[in-house]
Amino acid sequence: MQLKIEKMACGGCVKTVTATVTAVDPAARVEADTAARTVKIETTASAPAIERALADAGYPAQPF
Ligand SMILES: [Cu+2]
Repeated sequence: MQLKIEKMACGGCVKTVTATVTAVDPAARVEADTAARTVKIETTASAPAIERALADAGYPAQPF
């Protein structure tokens, strides 16, 4: 899935986003682009589960 995360501005944000996603699915792969503020996630978890976890972590995400 690909998500737009407006609040993901730096490497620290990427770490938090990655940790949040891997807390939901430890096998998930996360590829972040801070310039575009987008993230590509390979996971078997559902999109709503990932989006809910990210929103709880302070990084609301929109599919695009
Ligand atoms: Cu940051």
